[in-house]
Amino acid sequence: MTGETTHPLAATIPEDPEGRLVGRVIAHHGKVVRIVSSQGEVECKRPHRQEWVVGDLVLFEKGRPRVLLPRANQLARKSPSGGEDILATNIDLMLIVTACGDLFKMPLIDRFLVAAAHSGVAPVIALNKIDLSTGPEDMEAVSEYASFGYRVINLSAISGQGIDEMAAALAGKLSVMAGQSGVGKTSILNQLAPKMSRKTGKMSQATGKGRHTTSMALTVPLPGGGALIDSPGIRQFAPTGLAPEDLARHFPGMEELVGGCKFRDCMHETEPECAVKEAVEDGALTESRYASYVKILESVRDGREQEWWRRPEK
Ligand SMILES: Nc1nc2c(ncn2[C@@H]2O[C@H](COP(=O)(O)OP(=O)(O)OP(=O)(O)O)[C@@H](O)[C@H]2O)c(=O)[nH]1
Ligand SMILES: [Mg+2]
Ligand SMILES: [Zn+2]
Repeated sequence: MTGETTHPLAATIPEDPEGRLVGRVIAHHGKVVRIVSSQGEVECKRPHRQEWVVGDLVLFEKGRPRVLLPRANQLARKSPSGGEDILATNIDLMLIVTACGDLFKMPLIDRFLVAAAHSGVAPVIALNKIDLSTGPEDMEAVSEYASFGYRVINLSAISGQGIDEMAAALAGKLSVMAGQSGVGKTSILNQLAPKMSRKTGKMSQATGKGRHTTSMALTVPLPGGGALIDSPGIRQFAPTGLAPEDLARHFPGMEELVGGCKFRDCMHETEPECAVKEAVEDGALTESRYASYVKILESVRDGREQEWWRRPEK
């Protein structure tokens, strides 16, 4: 079963060493999953007691998708019952979308970066709405992330500026978008894949905030190869299983410092000879970045990670 690649998403599916047909789950709804392979798209029921979610790779047997292949990574959040909901798997890249103006919040970017690092997904930061920028502040703030080694792309989904750079960054990859309502995720998607045009929100004039326009998960194939997942679950997901002591090495700008602390289990709060606190004192790490770390630490300790996204303080 080699068949010609007809579906754009089929190109993101790794080949099976034994030449068997492999499919990718592109949508799931209850027990029904939609799977793409080089043979086209099929809809089928997932096996009893197996969770097949967007991004999963499944092996076909006797013409039908049957065996779930091991996952390279997974994005999961706590379920209301205390377990976890797997939102997407085998993700190459997390596009963290923020925007100039009131919607620009560094603590939110930090939380997404921590979530990406903890999940083993490479992040890219997109600063959208640069056409609305009234001064250098947002761009300077976001360039701080570039100085920590993160890739940052400035763009405007309205003027189209930076869209080519974004398209190149996403080409051939399976990516997810994260970012609060109104930052322009769907608008970016529409620029990248114009034929799939989706609904964007009308800004509320009073607040300049969006209104959660996108309500269904969708895997959109990109013209340059690869696909982008726009899902309400992922755009504000808090990771499961993040231990407080692992936070610092996932925290932007702190990864490099933590090795310099006197105590190996230093939490960088009140411990003596803490390299992080020293960096704050001599200005190498800003007070606001450190405050952002402390806030995340508090919520991880209390198991209130879900609240990360409900407190988007500036
Ligand atoms: N000026 C300007 N407005 C933009 C830009 N990108 C998006 N917008 C506007 O911002 C509003 C929200 O955009 P959406 O694309 O719906 O935002 P979203 O992130 O998908 O929002 P949710 O689906 O609610 O999560 C719309 O009115 C867009 O027209 C941009 O680059 N510049
Ligand atoms: Mg949207
Ligand atoms: Zn320390």
